[in-house]
Amino acid sequence: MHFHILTLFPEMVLGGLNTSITGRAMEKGLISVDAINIRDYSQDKHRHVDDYPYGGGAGMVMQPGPVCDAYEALAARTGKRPRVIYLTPQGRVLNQKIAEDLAKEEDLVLLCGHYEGIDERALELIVTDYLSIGDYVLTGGELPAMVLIDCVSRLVPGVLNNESSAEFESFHDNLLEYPQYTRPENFRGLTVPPVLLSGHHQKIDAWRRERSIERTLRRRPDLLEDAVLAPKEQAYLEALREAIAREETARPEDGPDAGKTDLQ
Ligand code: 4FN
Repeated sequence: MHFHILTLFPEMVLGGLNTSITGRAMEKGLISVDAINIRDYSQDKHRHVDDYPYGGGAGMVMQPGPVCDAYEALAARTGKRPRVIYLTPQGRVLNQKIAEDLAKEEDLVLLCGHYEGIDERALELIVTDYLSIGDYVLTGGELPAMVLIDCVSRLVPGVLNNESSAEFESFHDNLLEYPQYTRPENFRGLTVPPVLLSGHHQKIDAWRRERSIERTLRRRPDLLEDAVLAPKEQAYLEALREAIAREETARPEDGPDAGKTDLQ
């Protein structure tokens, strides 16, 4: 998989991706990342790439010429016209399913905005996908591009070792991870759940699966909409839902001691 990042800050993206799993994937030749400096395609003698917005208003807008020229030069150089993903808060929010779809491509172009964004005409001409990494204000699209590269690279065959790739094969059926413990067995009086020390692998798997379901229900119930559960697990989930509903309604203020405080 070849990632091509169109950015005004190439040094920012390249630094972060040389380390860890993406760094090793690059060494192994499984992925490549090149950063194309949009400023190199400025026609201006001062190398300007931004200008004031028509209609007025705060800030600057990235001009369409350098952005389109940077893409056209890449297309001419590679003989391909790969998908162009504009990282923008206006896009669909990235998730594992979208990442799986992107991982099928041979090349991906990631377009990073700065200032108030990019002239709409450049977007009309070259962008195929609008993606966001979440709802908060950022300074530019570079960090989102790095997030996307990290996430998609892991899905490229050979990037993960066999152990971890078998593990995510199912993407955990859209469930959160169960709690993890390592040595020591007793940390400041807090012990490890005994089942994990039992050596009984079937029981351990069952316990972990239940904790995953419980965690997802309590912390990210939205994920359960797409969760893959066996009929027994579905029943466990329903029982948990009812138990939690009882927890939430069983308040002292509803009982016979209504209105009394603990001090009375
Ligand atoms: N951000 C919001 C509303 C309006 C503007 C922004 C904002 C960087 C070029 C875009 C932000 C967040 C997730 C790219 C945010 C992302 C960006 C992203 C991003 C400079 C213009 C800008 C309602 C979301 C808070 C700045 C909401 N994923 N504008 O951040 O590029 O990819």
